[in-house]
Amino acid sequence: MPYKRITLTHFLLQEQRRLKSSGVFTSLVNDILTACKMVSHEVNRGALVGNHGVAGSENIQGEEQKKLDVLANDIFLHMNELGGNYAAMASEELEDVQAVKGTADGRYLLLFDPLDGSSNIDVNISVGSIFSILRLPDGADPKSEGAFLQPGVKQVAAGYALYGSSTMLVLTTGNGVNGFTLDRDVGMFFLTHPGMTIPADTQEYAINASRARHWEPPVKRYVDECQAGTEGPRGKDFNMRWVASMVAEVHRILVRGGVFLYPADAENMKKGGKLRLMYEANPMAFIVEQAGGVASTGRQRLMDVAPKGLHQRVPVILGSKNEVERVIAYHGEYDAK
Ligand code: P6P
Repeated sequence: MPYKRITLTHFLLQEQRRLKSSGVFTSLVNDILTACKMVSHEVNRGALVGNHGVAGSENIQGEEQKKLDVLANDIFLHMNELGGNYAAMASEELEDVQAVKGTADGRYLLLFDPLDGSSNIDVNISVGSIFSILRLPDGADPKSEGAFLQPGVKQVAAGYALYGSSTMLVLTTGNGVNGFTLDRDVGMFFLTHPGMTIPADTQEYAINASRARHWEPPVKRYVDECQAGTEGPRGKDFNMRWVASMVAEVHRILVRGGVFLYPADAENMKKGGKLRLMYEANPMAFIVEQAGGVASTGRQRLMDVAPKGLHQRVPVILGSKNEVERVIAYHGEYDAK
């Protein structure tokens, strides 16, 4: 019965009553989900309205911005400014923290990557938005970067929107992971993937194999063994995927298992890796752990990393518990030599 479906907003209200929580999540998430619907609309209109191509500017990371990077960032800032639920926001696209003027409830901080995987836009491959919600520490200045520099374990909620064959929003508030699909005709997200969990074992890994020459030995050992298949020490064949869109990779892992690796390597080690801790790795790590998976740097639980900077990069190995623990073990054996 299609009309027995549960909207995201109703789901949050039910969760709040079940958990006797403060009722804050509905309002915190409400503006984010509106922003994601608006970004989905712009992504899907694509070249029809000139949304493809570059914006002619660079972001703090020194990366060339796509038009949709800028548009998605503006949408997230505007919708969450209007809602007044956050004391301040931080974005992959902006160097500094954005204090929210006249905020109604200044107890929370929002971090986001407004459009992750944007190199895929012009070739029509899935992209996504990633968000993370922290509490404003007592007495902290919301305009300060320091207020945001909290380890991932301090997140109160995290999620992503995936602009794929359908637009989905996947969310955790610390009580499991649930997936919602956008019904464009109704304009609402409906619960379609309750209680998402990651299988502990997998035969699918995701890594940018063009970087093999830079990998540390434990990563190379893991990938070589996967590629050796039934003739190798693993005694089974593996499949490989690489979408170059972290949201798409994580979603695939949530649905059918897998392991995603973007390790620090000889080429990016000086920057700490490729992916950003605060608004890519930490929210995805929260989701993965809440779904029964493991999220590590290879040497440390990702959500325990003490941030030193808003745009800090970090090695990321996450997904099916038994596979990630194997990669961690290989790092330990290598370091112990
Ligand atoms: P590469 C996208 O730019 C991103 O931040 C992640 O979404 C993705 O997993 C990774 O970088 C892709 O990196 O080096 O393969 O282009």
